[in-house]
Formats: sequence, structure tokens, C-alpha cells
Amino acid sequence: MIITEEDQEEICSQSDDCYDSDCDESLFDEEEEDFPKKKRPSNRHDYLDKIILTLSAGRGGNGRVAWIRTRFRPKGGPSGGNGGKGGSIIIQVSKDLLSLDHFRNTRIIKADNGGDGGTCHCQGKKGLDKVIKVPCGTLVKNLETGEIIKDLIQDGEIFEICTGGKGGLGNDYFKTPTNRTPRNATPGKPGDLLKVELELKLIADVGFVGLPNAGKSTLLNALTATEVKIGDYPFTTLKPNLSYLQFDDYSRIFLADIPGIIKDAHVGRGLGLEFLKHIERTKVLIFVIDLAKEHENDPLHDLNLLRRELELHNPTLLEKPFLVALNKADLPESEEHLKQFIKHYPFEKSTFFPISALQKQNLEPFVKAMRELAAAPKKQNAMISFEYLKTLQNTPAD
Ligand SMILES: Nc1nc2c(ncn2[C@@H]2O[C@H](COP(=O)(O)OP(=O)(O)OP(=O)(O)O)[C@@H](O)[C@H]2O)c(=O)[nH]1
Ligand SMILES: [Mg+2]
Repeated sequence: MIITEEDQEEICSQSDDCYDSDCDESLFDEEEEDFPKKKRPSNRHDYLDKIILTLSAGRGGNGRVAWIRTRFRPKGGPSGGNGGKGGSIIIQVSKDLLSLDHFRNTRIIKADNGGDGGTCHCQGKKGLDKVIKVPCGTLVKNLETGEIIKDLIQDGEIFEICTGGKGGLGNDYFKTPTNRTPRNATPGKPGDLLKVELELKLIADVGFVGLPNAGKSTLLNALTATEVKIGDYPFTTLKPNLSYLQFDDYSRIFLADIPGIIKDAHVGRGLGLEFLKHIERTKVLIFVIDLAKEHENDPLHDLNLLRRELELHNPTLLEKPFLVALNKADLPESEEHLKQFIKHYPFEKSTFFPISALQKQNLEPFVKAMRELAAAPKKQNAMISFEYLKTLQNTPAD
């Protein structure tokens, strides 16, 4: 870019939007206009596990054209500094977050632009990076291509998703033995602009799966120090709960309680489908069954239904090691149901545990088995007998 003598002054005094014609900025302005400051309705009780964000790294500052003229150096030569680098957008994983709720009112995240180069060879200021925090288990997808950019799992992990633009070069940079008075400078480069989808898939060692009212939350409360809401009606739990069970040696296993699953959850009935993704990453599944519930001629009804829904959502879920917690064993009607269940249960007998989450009965052997499986997730206790698979497929619809 060749700059005339008259242009010099102008360029020196230009602010950082002088090369902005193409421009990221206008995009944001438009957004602002479309959504003026009026209040948008919010539903703060929803659990946010998916969000679309536009990320824009800062532009590099412009290079400067300047000259040194001092008392004893009337022709001191070029002294325009380079522009500073634009700020980047950095994602940081934090175990302290459990949802994407903090992005509820955010659509655009923008890092600072770099400063323009100064006189006397001064480099422009670097734009500040923008650090955004996400919970462990956040999947970052490029919205346009659908490509998975990064799966953020480890606490403390840091990932630069949008890099700030490089600063432009000042005229000092172009000084050569044959060109002592370069009059050109270059503009800063725009930073990366990306539209991403953040999707949270909770990371827990153990996931509780059960029909509504089976006692999943009661079991979570009984095993951990949490106080999740429980109630004698379906869908008491409306969002996943995550907690941990700590042992004497200070080791922990993380437990996830998800809302109840009903028949046809895989096609969106109830709340199931929305939350099934949160058990996709668990090492172990716990099927929580209400043992006191009556099912004529089919003691395995609930277990079959749950397994079928999981299979239809994602067949690999059935390859996970599992245990069956036969809850509400304290109720008198459970006794007969347990006998029937044992008779028909197609898996290893050591994989089910009659318990009472409410009375905290028989939890010890169950926790021991759960801990073992969580420590050795590849253990094959999920082998399905062929006959069982057939019964599963032939289970009549409700
Ligand atoms: N008698 C008895 N009742 C229990 C037991 N476990 C849970 N309950 C009761 O069953 C009801 C449902 O318990 P929740 O823990 O809310 O069940 P949930 O599976 O979390 O239900 P959703 O969140 O609606 O899916 C509550 O009234 C509990 O008190 C148990 O071991 N014995
Ligand atoms: Mg619950």
C-alpha cells in the first residue's frame, strides 16, 4: 500500500476502526438493533445444556506511519510502530460449573482489539484475551460445518478457540538500505470469527436411570450429602443432579441422577430424550426399579422398558456395565415381586440388589459393587443372553 505525504497525517490520527470496512463490528451492531434493550422473557428454571454462541476474536491494531524529527536528528527517519495483536477467545474448563446457565443471556462473545502502533517505534497494545468458562464435558461444535472442534473434559483444560488478528506493520518495519523513508504501513488483520454450539454432556462415573417415581433422587440423597428434591409424584426431578460419594480413602465416585424416563422417551416423550445424553459418558449405569409396583405377569417390565429406550436412543449404552437397584424393598408388596424378579432375571444374579433408599437398607453391598464397577468400567457384566434379547424385542407395548 503506497501512501502519499498528505495521507500520512490522516493515517496517524485514524482510530482503530479505520480498516474496519468489512466488518465484524457491523455484525454486532446489527444484532444490537434487532434486539434492542427491551426485556426478553426468560425461563430461569430451565436447565441449559446447549447454547449457540458467536465468538469473535479481536482485530490486530494498525501499523503506523511516523517520523522522528528531533533537535539533532531533523531527518531521524521512520519510526512508526507495529499494531498490537488482537485478543483471543479462550475456553477454560471448570469443575465448579454444572450447566451452561451462565450463558443464558449471552449470544456474542468478543475479545478486545489490539492497539494501533505508536510513534517512536512503539508497539500497539495487545488486546485482552477473553476467557470463557465451561463445565467438564462440554462439546464444542462448529455450527456451520457440524464438525466437533473440541471435547473439553479435564478440569482446568484450556483451549484457544479463536485467535486474535495479527497487528499491522508500521513504516519502520519497511526500512531497508535502499528505501530509507518507507511511507507505507499495513492494517491489522481481523481475528477469527466462529459460530459454535456448546453442548454439555455431564461426566459422571455412575448414572441413575429409572422410571419416574422409582426413587432415583432418594437414592442419590441416601448415598451422598446432597438434598435433592424428592416427591411422591412423577417428574419431581426436572434437571440432572450431579453429586459424589466419598469413601474413607478420600476417593470419590460421581453420580448423576437424571429425570425419569418413560416409554417412547427416545422419540421425545416426557423429559427423557433431552437428558439421556447425560448418561452417555457414564462408566456404569444403575437401573433404579420400583419393586413395589405391580406389573401383571411381567416382573421385568420396567427393566425391559428402560433398556429398550436406551437401546433406541443409543445402542452402545447397553454395552456399559450395569447394576439393578430394586428399590422400595421395605414395602410389604415388594417381597412377592422380588421372588418373581429373581426367577426371571436373565443376567448374573450378583448384578441386582434389593434396597431401600428411603430406609437406607442394604446399601452397603450395593455401593461396594458400584465402586468396583466404576473403578473397572470395562468389566463385562452386561452380557446379554440371546433369549433375553428376544424377550426384550417382544415386550408388548403399554
Ligand atoms: N417406601 C419407600 N419409598 C421410597 C423409597 N425410595 C423412594 N421412595 C419414595 O418414592 C417417591 C419418589 O421418590 P423420588 O426419589 O422423588 O423418585 P425419582 O425416581 O427421583 O422420581 P422423578 O424425579 O420424578 O423421576 C417419594 O415419595 C419417596 O419417598 C424406598 O426405598 N421406600
Ligand atoms: Mg427425582
